[in-house]
Amino acid sequence: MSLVPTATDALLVIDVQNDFCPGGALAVAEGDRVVPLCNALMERFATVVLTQDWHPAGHASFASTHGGEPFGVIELPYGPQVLWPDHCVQDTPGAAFHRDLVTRPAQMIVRKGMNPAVDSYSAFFENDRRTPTGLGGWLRDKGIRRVFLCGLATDFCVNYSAQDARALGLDAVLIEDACRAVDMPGTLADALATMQAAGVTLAATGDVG
Ligand code: VGL
Ligand code: ZN
Repeated sequence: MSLVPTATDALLVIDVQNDFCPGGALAVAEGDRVVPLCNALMERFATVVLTQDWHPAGHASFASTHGGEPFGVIELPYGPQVLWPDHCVQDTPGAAFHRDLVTRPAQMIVRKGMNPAVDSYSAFFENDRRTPTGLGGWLRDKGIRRVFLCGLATDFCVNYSAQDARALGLDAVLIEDACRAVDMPGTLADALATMQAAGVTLAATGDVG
């Protein structure tokens, strides 16, 4: 399969926000290293989408909301939910894109995780795996057949987005070196195995274009 972007390809840049970068509330190791790669990739695609984790204060995914410990897991009506430190609260500096991320090439910014009761890792569906963000329809209307994914975090929001893309019948290419993982015990290895089982292609920035 050629990895040269065409008119039916889109790049999804997932959650390159301050809170997921070093110094942020839910810092991913080396999260900021993806910024130059994401910037370079965006120039190669005619269709670019950014996602932005955008939670109300007191969100159901926050440990503080439940008096629990971050990185524990609880059962919510839609299934198990990892509890996170408060992060990406709407209109706070932590929720802003990394200052060096070039946002100009993006036609679409998808904000997600706004329902106080439901988390949303994926760019396509909330964590109930049912409620659409609208991105699937938007891409379909534009004739997009394949998505490339980069950003944060490999094992959560990138992983769920890639899986949902496949479930919607899109081809999906994970640009592995342009992602970084939270990497709780086993989560990165599990995510890579699950994505590969779902037919996601693993690639590197140098393979694209
Ligand atoms: C993410 C945990 C909580 C992500 C977002 O962007 O991967 N992870 N919210
Ligand atoms: Zn979040």
